Amino acid sequence: MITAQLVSHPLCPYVQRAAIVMAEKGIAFTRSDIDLANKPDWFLRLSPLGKVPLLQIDGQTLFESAPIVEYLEEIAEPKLHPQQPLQRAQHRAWMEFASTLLSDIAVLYRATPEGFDEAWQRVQQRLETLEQALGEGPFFSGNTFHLVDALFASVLRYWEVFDLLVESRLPARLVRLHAWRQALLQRRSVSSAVAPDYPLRLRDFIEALPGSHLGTRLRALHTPLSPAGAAAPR
Ligand SMILES: N[C@@H](CCC(=O)N[C@@H](CS)C(=O)NCC(=O)O)C(=O)O
Repeated sequence: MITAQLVSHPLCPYVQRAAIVMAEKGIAFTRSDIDLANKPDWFLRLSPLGKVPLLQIDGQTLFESAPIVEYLEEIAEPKLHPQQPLQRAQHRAWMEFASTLLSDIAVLYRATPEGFDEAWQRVQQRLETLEQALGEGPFFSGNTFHLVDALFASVLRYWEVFDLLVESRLPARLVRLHAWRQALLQRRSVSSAVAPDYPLRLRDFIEALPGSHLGTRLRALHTPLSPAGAAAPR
């Protein structure tokens, strides 16, 4: 029986990749969150890039989410990559697209009012491209949940907060993307990859970003944060 330890942060989309894949494969794991603003020495010793996730397994430490999920894919059933090599390569290419979109999303939520439109255009273009790549659903390649679905689940989860604002809403015309997002978020492995307070935490995180247009707009939607930084109930 494999047991793994995931070194994590509650909001990190790359951590979610590993958590989703382990849940899909029935790999038992424990999870420990670290404060990325104040990284512990033991973490810095183990993480060459100073980033989460780390996966501690079999007395070894792995870093970087892509090799981590590929490793999990090799050691445990059910297989989440397509069997056919060409389709597998195509899925890997879209997994790379998911990482690029995550970087664009980070630019978006940090964008100042002056930079927001350009950042949103970029994200929208990526979403349009993704819409064109989707088939009939419910998942990326039909009825089977693949590794590529696990990676986009943590991308599309951002709209739990972005959808609160008209300027960052998932465009209604992207109907396949909407249906895919629903199917992903309903999946048990996906819902269990974050704590129930994930949307609140994400919202608090964005609201606290200095100069962020989305942060300012989100703050204007509700009562201010408590002095301790905890979100007021809403
Ligand atoms: N390429 C990395 C990205 C991981 C990443 O950016 N993690 C963020 C949190 S979501 C992090 O640890 N940031 C801390 C830092 O950069 O100092 C992966 O796929 O694992």
